Amino acid sequence: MRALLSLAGLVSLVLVAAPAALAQGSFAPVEPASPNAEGIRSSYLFVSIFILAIFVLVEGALIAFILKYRRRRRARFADGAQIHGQTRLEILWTTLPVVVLFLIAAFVFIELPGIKNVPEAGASGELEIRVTGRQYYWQYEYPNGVIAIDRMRAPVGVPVRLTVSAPDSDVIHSWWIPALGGKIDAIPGRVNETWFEADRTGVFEGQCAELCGVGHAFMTASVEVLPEAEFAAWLEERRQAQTTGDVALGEETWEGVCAKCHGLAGQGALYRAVAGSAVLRDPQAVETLVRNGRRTMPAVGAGWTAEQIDALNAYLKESPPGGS
Ligand SMILES: [Cu+2]
Repeated sequence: MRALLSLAGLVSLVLVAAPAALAQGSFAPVEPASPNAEGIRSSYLFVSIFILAIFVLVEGALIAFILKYRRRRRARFADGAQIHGQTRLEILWTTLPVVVLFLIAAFVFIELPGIKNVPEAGASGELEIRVTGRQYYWQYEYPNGVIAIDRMRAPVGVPVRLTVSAPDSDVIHSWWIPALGGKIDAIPGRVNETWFEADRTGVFEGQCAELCGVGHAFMTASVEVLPEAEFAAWLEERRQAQTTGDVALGEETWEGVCAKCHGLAGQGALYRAVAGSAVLRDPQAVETLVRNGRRTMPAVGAGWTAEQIDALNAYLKESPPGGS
């Protein structure tokens, strides 16, 4: 009995090293690129140590007892050995879980401020971006009025504060770029805050994490982290372009807002084909349609600025979906 228990204990000790191996595999969170994502991952790995050890201990004991107390040559209906009272073991299995729970709680409470609180802005200041979740796209607004859809650009090494919400007429979405931190809900009529501070450049992918309707699977998001100067140049270029019908924003709007339901070439996808429709050639009709919706189509552009409507029309004029 004692030998079997120590065997189970030994196996669980060996497997304590497994979370480190898991970190390379698909069971662990993605490679973090921001301190808050790092905190989430450390908590995950810390808890995994106990999960694995307990799993091995319990399953090991189960198998050991099945073998040790099997019937052997005992008569079919004779009772097995009656065992009761093992004070040391009983004290152990009462105190050990308390210690484990305490350790996990302590670790998480130590990590939590680093996950939740926006860090103090350094020399380069901080950037605030408004994130709005809508069926089925993400819209971003930068402090200088620049608008972007689905792909956010952000500077590396600068704390980025995100205020996340959804319009009153929409549903709940959830912002989540795993490498840059945890999920945060985009709730109509409520502003939630989260943040990231990317430690390297690159593109980090994410996905709306709250089932929000038939197009939910298409509601992807990405953050492109750029060197600070490159980001500043992009922001300035977009700001200037936006005043004269920004084709780049128009293209993002077409792809992010319209094409998810109507197809990239307007060939139809979740909903009807619009390629060749007269509406697309009539800026006024486009504005009326996106601002108010029609029948089953929601008002996807309610609340858009005139600049964003102009951008969409500029793009539709330059590259009519499905040709003209
Ligand atoms: Cu969504």
